Amino acid sequence: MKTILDAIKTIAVSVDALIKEGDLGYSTEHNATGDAQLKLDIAADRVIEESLSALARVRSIISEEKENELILDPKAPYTICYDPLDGSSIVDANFSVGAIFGIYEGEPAGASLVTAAYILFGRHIEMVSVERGNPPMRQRFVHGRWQLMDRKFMLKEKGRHNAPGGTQQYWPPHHKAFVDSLFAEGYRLRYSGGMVPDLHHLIVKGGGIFSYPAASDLPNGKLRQLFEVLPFALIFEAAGGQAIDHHGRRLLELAPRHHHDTTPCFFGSNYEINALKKAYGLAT
Ligand code: AHM
Ligand code: MG
Repeated sequence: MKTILDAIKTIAVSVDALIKEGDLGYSTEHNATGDAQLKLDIAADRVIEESLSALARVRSIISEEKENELILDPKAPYTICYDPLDGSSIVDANFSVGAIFGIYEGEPAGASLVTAAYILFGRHIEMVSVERGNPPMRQRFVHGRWQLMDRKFMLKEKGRHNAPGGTQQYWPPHHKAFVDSLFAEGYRLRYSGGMVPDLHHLIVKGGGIFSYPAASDLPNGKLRQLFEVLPFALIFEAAGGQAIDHHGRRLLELAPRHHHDTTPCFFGSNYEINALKKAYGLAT
């Protein structure tokens, strides 16, 4: 696993250079979910594919930017699912963006996720990873000499920030009531439109909630299970928080039927997720 995480650190430096110097324009291509692809999405995907393809023990890779799985070594144990550039719609505004990796042993699903990692391209490049285990191994590195900053990042019982995703106009009334109730309790809004910086912010501040609900325009939410939701679910649970769907199920119990399946998702510290369950009429 160390070799894979080391490769992700090298990828981080290459993709950061692309973000800083690459062409931010649109290509003529669309990805499997129908999103228009930036030239940067394609370039980042290519760098990551090249780098992961050179590794031993990788059975296959599945990119958010590609329709099909790429089989590398049918006898190897790991499938790596990745979102090469999460937040493509805000990169032109010079906001922070990220990349997300889920390393699965066997058929990719919540139960087979063994390691999750994300890169944040911000003032510093950071890599946060969690290896499943008892206890899970949590690591937060900052680029420079990839100094290990924190191996204990944990959420408190309750945070102060609220990151509500999606378009309010389409939210169900119970979700709107829940979001409003947190603001009425004094929560502050922190939402950039990039899943990686928005969730990293909650981790660094030690709590709060990020929600992407089922809404009338997106009944299954927007965020993809394999590339975005499951890796962050592992990271939030390992940090002492919760990660659930709109039925109150642990996200790590989900198994997508198709590689690009999405799900409504909620990540946060215990107080906020329990409040959400109550507002949704779910068992706590
Ligand atoms: P992308 O993969 O096209 O960048 O979309 C994913 C992004 C996430 O980073 C973010 O949490 C979400 O879309 C924001 O969506 P919205 O603007 O609907 O709140
Ligand atoms: Mg994405």
